[in-house]
Amino acid sequence: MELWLATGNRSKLIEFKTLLPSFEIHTQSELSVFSPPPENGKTFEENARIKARSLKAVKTGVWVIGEDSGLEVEGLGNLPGIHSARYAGPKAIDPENVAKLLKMLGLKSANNRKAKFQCYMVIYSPDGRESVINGTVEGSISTKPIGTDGFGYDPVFIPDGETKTFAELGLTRKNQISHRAQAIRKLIEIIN
Ligand code: ITT
Repeated sequence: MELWLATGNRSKLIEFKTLLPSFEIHTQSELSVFSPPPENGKTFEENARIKARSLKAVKTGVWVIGEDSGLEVEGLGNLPGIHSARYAGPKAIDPENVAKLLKMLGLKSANNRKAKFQCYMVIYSPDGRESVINGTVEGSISTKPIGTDGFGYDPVFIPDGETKTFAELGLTRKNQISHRAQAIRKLIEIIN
């Protein structure tokens, strides 16, 4: 079955493809006419809907999914949250975002390092019906980046019940417990 994913993030795409091996997954990057919309929602759900609707406008009669995700850190008032991709600035790359996170946490909440990853998906069925799902994984922020797998904040996120970061644990373990893996399991139920 054909699934269209409203993302330009290649690491997210790899996770979707690994977790949905029997689906034919496409993204907006294949459409020459497509330009990504501004993500100006106030919540993960609003941003996921903005992404899904913009792709649905040019791709009809197929499953379309918008996904918005991020890291909420308790001691930082749930920042970076919806700003996760651009926490250190509009063109920030992953290591810059991670460095800012560690710096802010050191300044504001060195002892409370609790955090959670959130993933929201807005899904449109081929006949245009909307569903909203989410997945969450709780954990804590390490004192320095460790590990080479994954993307974003994976080198500093230790899921509860583990002693290693997502970047050390690797994709197979991450895909059993992550926020995105949990949401994708709900997505499969909806499609079925
Ligand atoms: P698209 O909007 O094109 O999907 P994006 O990377 O901008 O790509 P988001 O707006 O949803 O995606 O921002 C998600 C950010 O949250 C991402 O760039 C990471 O910094 C962080 N993040 C989300 N899921 C993550 C994960 O599984 N591991 C590490 N960091 C993650």
